[in-house]
Parts: sequence; C-alpha cells; structure tokens
Amino acid sequence: MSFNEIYEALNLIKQHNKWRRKECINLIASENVTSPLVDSVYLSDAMHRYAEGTPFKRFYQGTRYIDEIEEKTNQVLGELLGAKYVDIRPISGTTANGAAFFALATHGDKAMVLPVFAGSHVSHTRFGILGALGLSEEEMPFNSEEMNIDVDNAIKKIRQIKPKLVILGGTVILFRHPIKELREVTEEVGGYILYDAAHVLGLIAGKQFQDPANEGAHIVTSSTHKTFPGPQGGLAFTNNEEIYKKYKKVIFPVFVSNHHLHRLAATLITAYEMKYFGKEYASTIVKNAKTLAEELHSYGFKVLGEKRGFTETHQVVLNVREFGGGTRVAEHLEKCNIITNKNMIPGDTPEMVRDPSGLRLGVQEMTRMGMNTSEMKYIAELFYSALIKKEPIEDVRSKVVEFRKNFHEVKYTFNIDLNKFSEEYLPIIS
Ligand code: DSN
Repeated sequence: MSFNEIYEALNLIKQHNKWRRKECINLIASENVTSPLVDSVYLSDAMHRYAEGTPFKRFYQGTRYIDEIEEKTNQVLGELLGAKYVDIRPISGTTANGAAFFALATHGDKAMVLPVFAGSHVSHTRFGILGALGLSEEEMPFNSEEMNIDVDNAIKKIRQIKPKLVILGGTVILFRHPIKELREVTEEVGGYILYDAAHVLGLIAGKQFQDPANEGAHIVTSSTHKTFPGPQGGLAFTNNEEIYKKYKKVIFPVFVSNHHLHRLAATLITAYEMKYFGKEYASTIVKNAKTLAEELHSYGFKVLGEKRGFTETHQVVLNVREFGGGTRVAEHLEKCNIITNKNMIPGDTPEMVRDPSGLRLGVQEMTRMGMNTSEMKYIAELFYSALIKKEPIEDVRSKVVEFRKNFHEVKYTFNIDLNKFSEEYLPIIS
C-alpha cells in the first residue's frame, strides 16, 4: 500500500489554501470566506444526514436538532432580510432560481431579463434553467451610461409583452434596481418581480442597499456566500404567503431532495455574525468599492458607471479593451496573484463571451480580511503597476504576497478562543 496518492491529493488542496488564502488579492465578486467559527461548525455529523421536508415534518427520523437549527436559521435570516418567509433549502442560487421560475411560471411564458452584459446570471437565460423550463427570454431595456435599467422603456415593454416574470438583480449590479417603479405594471399584466440578490445579500442584511422584499419584489432568490459571507448555498424569501406556499411545494421534491444539512448551522452562525457586525461590514464594503473605483479612475482606467459615482455595491467594473481585453488582463493579473474575472460589458456582442472587454472586481472578501480604504488605494496602485506601468510580473507578485501577509485574519466575527470553545461545543466527529 502506498500513501503517495493521498499525499498528492492533500498537497494539491494545501497548495490551493496557501495560494488563495495567504498570497493572493482575491477580487472575484461572487466569493467570500467564512470565519474560523463557521468553518468549525461546518464540519459536523450533519453532513452525513438526510432531512427531506420541512422542520418537524420530515420523511426521516433522527432530525430533532436539525429541525431546530433549520427553523432558527430561517427565522434569523428573516429578521435580517425583512422577510416573513425564508426557505434555506435551495443548495445554490441557481437552484433557488429554478424553483422560483417553476413555482411562478409555466412552459411558454415570457421572462424579461437583463442582457448578459448588464448582469443576468446564466440561470436567467435560455442557456440555463430558465430555458430548460421552457420560458422565453425577453431583453430588459438597459441604459449603459447609467448602468441601470431603462425604466420608461421597461414599463412600455412589460405592457407590450406581458411577461410572467420580471427578473431584477443579478451578477453585475452597481446601483439599486427599480423594483418600486416596475411593481405596478408587472402586477397589471399578471406577472411577478423576482429579484436575484445573490451578489448583494450581505449589503441588504447590513442595511446598506435596497430592501427588495419590502420594495415590491414578489420573491427574492440568492446564494449565501458572496457579500453575505456564509458557506456556499442558496435561499429564497418573500413577504407573500401565497408565493411562499407555491415555492415550498416546488423546492422539495422538484429541486432538492436533501439540502446539505452541514451548511445550515454554519449559515445560522454567519447570520449571527451579520446581525452583530453586518452594518459595519457592509458599509465598509461599499466605501471600499467606491474608493477602489475612484482610484482606478484617477490612474486612467475606464471605470463603468462614472455618471452615477461608479458604484453603490461591492463591485467595480472596468473596460480593459485597451489592455487586450478581459481574458488577457484577468490572466495577466492572475500571474501577479490578483484574482479577478473577465466579464461582458455594454457594447460587447454575444460572440465576445470568451473574450469580453470587461473585468469585474468585488471587494467583499478583502474587506472581510480587514482591508480599508488605504488598502484599496494600494490595490489600485498595483493595477497601475501591472497594467499601465507594465512592471515585471514577478515584481508585482512579490508586492502582492508581501502586502497580503498583513491580512490573514477574518474580521467581522465573534472574538472566541476556538481551542477552548471547541472542547466544549465542537466535539465534531471522532
Ligand atoms: N457566476 C457567479 C458569479 O460570478 O456571479 C454566480 O453564480
């Protein structure tokens, strides 16, 4: 017997951990890190169990603690998100969307969705679950200068095509979407507003962004691991009992059977972190994003959304065509240990999906690691060094690794001595 295969596997993940957690500036707008406390809770016996159904009404025995955890998770999330009904069972944002589409629309119905360059998620498109369910995709009018929905034309189009779903939110969201403005006309044509809050959930929980469930969205779907810094997962929420009932019937048994139970307690602890630290965390994220955008702009980068002050969220979007396009720039930055992703932006055609002009940045993870506005200024300087000054890759990478050494600890969490805590509370699985 040889342990080489085991060592090889362990080594790969060890290298990943060291690189992404200790040596990189992570600016992927859809990621975040959980706290050590949440990490500890995540690794529990719950990962081995089943609990189909809803709390206290299961198809399996042995769930008495899971029931309490799930009920509490929905309750605390509901308090944070201003929602009467929360369902934590979707295992991802895509699953949450699929269930909502299926609950509220049927094959042949129309859905009005943002163009991909304006932030629609793949699940909102004909290539994803929306198309798989037989819904047709109708393009939402978008004002590229404002980097937001063109409200007047959206109202006209809703009246004209009568969509069953009007999908707001999504993967590029710099400014508040016009939920209130589109609610009346959507109801007039018998449709529903679905707001995909995946990117901005933490900003909503921290009360630093729009409040979709109370501004008029019929249902809000989300993942739980972007600006909301929980384990990977999904959820849906609403203040409408009828819609909740429809959703509940669909999420199980159509879209999940078991809902990955180890993430529930970890999400609950994250919800408590957001209850106590969310306001400060979310306001720092927004301040940091704005600073990064302004600094990049002052170095000469083309930052989108200038007319409206660049951003109100965790995101900054750049047009990097002059540096060779999104693919080339993202790959170059990766060699410098700056992790970003290429993105379509207004003006890009569908054929440009593999080499779009844009780069999307998000500051939520680096904010969670304790960075503030002065660090954002330094990150902008590193972009300048890498892309405008064209410093050698190794020089920029060394600066990044050195800089990151000061930011290894997750902030906005409880100050608990995990060694003492774990003896009593976390006897995990031994
Ligand atoms: N595709 C992800 C994003 O990066 O926004 C969300 O699933």
